[in-house]
Amino acid sequence: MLTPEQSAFYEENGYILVKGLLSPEEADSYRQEVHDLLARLQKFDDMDAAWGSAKETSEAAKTTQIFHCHNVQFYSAAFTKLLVDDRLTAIASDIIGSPNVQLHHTKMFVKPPERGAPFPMHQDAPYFPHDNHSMIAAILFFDDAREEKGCLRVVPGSYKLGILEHESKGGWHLPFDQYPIESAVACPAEAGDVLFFSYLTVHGSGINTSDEARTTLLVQMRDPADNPTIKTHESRGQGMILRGVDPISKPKSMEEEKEAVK
Ligand SMILES: O=C(O)CCC(=O)C(=O)O
Repeated sequence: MLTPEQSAFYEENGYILVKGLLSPEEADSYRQEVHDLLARLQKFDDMDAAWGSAKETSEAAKTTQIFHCHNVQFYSAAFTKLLVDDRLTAIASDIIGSPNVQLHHTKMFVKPPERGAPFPMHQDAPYFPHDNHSMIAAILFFDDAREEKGCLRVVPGSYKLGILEHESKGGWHLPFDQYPIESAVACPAEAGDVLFFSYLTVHGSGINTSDEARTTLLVQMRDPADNPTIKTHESRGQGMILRGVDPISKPKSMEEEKEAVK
């Protein structure tokens, strides 16, 4: 649960950094899981997921990369356990304002040393809009993310603006001149910290120029009673209940079950 001060901070700003949600030992072990998974997957693909628009943000960004995998719970049981960890879901439930928490998707990111790609400022909402805007992200930091490692940056209070108009080329992002990455508030984090924020909060991150990788897992969660406004961004594992129950679910036929795994 959040303390009353943390809840008030979230209410005002649309984000909260929770310190030490995982112990340094746990963070280190998840860091290893991420890097082991990346090594297994890189045998098949280069795993680079830098946005086309990220490369346009500066001259230095042109040669940057970020390694990524969606829905890591399909690759390692360690991540499956983490998704239902009470420490994570209790805070998610508190922020969402529902006893029930449903998974939308997960993404691991490794921003490699010296040339880890930035994320242009954006809201997540244009990617997967929902009727009641209950969707939140939790970014779990498995190693320290100082400013020079390309830590998260946010625009406090921006979640109160509703869905902003984004440019769609190279990933949904806000105009670079109106929302330069460097002008947003830096949220440096330590291994084991978790940053929770609304999918309406404007956020992004800078280049990792340090000599260490930045390793994170992003978990996107919603109230199961909040419906997608449009059918988009569906993926394996979406709909899994992480806490409580799905109060509106109906039985699925075998055909529908098969459709769901495609
Ligand atoms: O990991 C980061 O630096 C930001 C990730 C992000 O904003 C996203 O995936 O939408």
